[in-house]
Amino acid sequence: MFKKILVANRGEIAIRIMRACRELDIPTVAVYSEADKNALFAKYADESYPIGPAPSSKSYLDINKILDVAEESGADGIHPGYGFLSENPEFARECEKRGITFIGPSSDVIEKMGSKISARNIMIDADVPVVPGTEEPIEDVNTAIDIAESIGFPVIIKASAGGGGIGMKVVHSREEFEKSLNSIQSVASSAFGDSTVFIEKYVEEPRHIEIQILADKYGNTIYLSDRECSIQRRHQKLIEEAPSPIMTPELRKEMGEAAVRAAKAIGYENAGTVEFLYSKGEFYFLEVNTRLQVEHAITEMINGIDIVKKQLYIACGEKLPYKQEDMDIRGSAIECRINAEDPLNDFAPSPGKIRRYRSSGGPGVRVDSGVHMGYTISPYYDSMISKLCVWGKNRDEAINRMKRALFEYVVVGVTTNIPFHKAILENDAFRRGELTTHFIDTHNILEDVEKIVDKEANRNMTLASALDNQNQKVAAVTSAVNAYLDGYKKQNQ
Ligand code: MV4
Repeated sequence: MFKKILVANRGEIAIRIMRACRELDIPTVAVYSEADKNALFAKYADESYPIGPAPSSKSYLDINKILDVAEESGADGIHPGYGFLSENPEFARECEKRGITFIGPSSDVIEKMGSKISARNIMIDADVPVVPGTEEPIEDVNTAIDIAESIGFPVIIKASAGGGGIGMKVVHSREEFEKSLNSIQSVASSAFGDSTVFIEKYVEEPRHIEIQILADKYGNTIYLSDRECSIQRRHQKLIEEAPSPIMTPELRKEMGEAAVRAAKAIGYENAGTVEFLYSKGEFYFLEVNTRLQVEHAITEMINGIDIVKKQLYIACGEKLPYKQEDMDIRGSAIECRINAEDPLNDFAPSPGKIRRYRSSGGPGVRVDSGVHMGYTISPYYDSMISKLCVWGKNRDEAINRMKRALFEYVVVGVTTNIPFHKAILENDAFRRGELTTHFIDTHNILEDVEKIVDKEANRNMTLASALDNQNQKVAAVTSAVNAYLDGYKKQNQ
């Protein structure tokens, strides 16, 4: 096992990783920017080192600084978390060069999956279904238009170096094609330094379903289960659930086996996710995420597996202790990403100080967070306050439990998207499991959010005034909850 692990990340995921290390008795090293010198994760670690100013480019993305700290502290493993350097092949390669274990797949695999054309072609060879489209980069407009005609409009033009929704455009007709092509090429060239693009048939109103896999160094590759991440806005996932409401044992086996073929075809090692689009009974490969994902926790809850610990065991050369038939899923789990953002103002970030805070608890609730009362959410990084996850014996219980957990959550000082989550959880189509990536627009969710915010205005005033009128520090967290509940009861009498 590792002697010491450096966590090249911040916030909730840094703590999540260090929790696994603590349970395994592995000392941890945090690196933090100037904006994070008081952050919880930097205190949670056994050792912490400053790595530069607040902007990520000068701290969390500085490969050399991070590797210097790893060497100085004697860390023999680096966990990159998600975002930042987690899918940067150069970082993985530099770790390899310096003899420090990058906890994730090899730099070659990360690089191969970074090119969407190469990923697509590998999947075609591995008999993993892909959306009909081109196998070669687009060279000239006229050939491309012919191809688009033969695929049939609408098509989607995607940047090969893109991913996660950046650098793609839907084209509905021959007339629009050339303009869209030029625009994607120039976006791709400035954003990724690579203007290569390809075309696919555009799948309308699909569901986003992904498969969590684990692969060891000896060719043992298994799928854990699926997650559905259709509730998203501008490629920011907001609610995820495991399993998908449409999943059947047969479909899970089919998609799971396709994901394992995908992983084997690229020599994948460690934990990873294979993303699919699903529409009308068919599924299509989209991307491989070569990192630990934000939403891994809901899979942990239904599979009863600590994915981060498995990542550590795999990275130091242990064999997977299970076979596919050992995977056994229980119940249903949902994650709501609680963000400091205003859903009624185009989801604008709402950084600032959390004046009063009490997160939900009780049966079946898991809150992964890097904040606390008095914490200031920095404008430099993403505005996630926590991942609120619940488990239930079935989807209905999980939904009811999430509604209860959202009811309990108290955050004062910053605007949050909690009313947004309440609106979704109250929605009949959501309850029926009828999800698509267009859910928020299709069901006018923002109108419901507005109603909830109005209805809760009173309650929140009661809460805020109960806190303000008491002298200074007195307003204990518990009284916040009491004020909250009293206000709620009065209003509903
Ligand atoms: C698509 C698509 C429809 N048809 N490809 C978005 C993220 C990137 N990984 C690929 N994405 C999409 N690719 C074809 N051929 C629709 C999307 C898409 C989407 C996918 C998953 C989750 C949310 C999404 C929101 C908008 C578009």
